[in-house]
Amino acid sequence: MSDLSGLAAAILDGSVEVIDLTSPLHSETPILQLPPEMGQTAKFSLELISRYDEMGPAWYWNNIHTGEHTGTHFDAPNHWITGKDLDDVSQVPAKRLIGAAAVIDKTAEVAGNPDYCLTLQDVLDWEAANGPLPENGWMLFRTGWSQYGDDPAAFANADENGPHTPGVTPEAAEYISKTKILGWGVETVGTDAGGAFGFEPPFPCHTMFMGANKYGVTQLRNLDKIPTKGAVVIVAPLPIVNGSGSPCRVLALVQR
Ligand code: 23J
Ligand code: MN
Repeated sequence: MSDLSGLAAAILDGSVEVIDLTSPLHSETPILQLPPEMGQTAKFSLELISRYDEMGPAWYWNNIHTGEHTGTHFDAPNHWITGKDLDDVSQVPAKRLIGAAAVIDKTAEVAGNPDYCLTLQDVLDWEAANGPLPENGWMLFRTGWSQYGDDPAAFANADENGPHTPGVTPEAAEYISKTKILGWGVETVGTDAGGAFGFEPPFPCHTMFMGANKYGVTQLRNLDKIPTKGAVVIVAPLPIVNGSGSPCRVLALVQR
């Protein structure tokens, strides 16, 4: 039996579990809010075309309205000025959407401090325990933040100084950007910390990962259901020509 027919059989018998890491996409799905003078991404919405009615007697369908960066979504390299000449979302090679997953868990730290940012030492400690970050793999940042995913106010956690959500220090982002990972996946609304506009450089994950031809994936759920190492993750953005990103489905395969 080939590896692939073995995989299909394992999915069928449950010895390989398929875990959906995607947040449901609807009109109340939390979205990023930038300062009001800047352009804003749209909420997701459905526009009814017909529902077994006079506009279409036997069929139900909708038009969708959404931002590219709404809900669980993919950041292509051209999303940021540092990657402006690199791939748009339709140009990302399919091979670079699937890879081994490595999970770095800072749930406890984030529970005590919502502004917690992954440090360079955290990454070095993870590698000392687990080996190098995976080549052609997804690095996933488990923070527990998805517990707030159905409550936009709690998810943004904003006060007069802006949002308070976890992220990555510039030093750690620079180190990760020089590894061979595909990209960085998070539970929050964006790959950078809520306070990252004030970092030096601002938005270090976007700045360094996009510039290094790496990807971002956001608003993941169920990271507590996948192991530190050993899962395979599939990220499936739409091939929007000239697009900077896309809502996406993210699936993990886990050996049981
Ligand atoms: C535009 C500006 C700042 C940020 C973002 C987008 C995102 O987080 C995103 O969805 O890529 S921080
Ligand atoms: Mn984005």
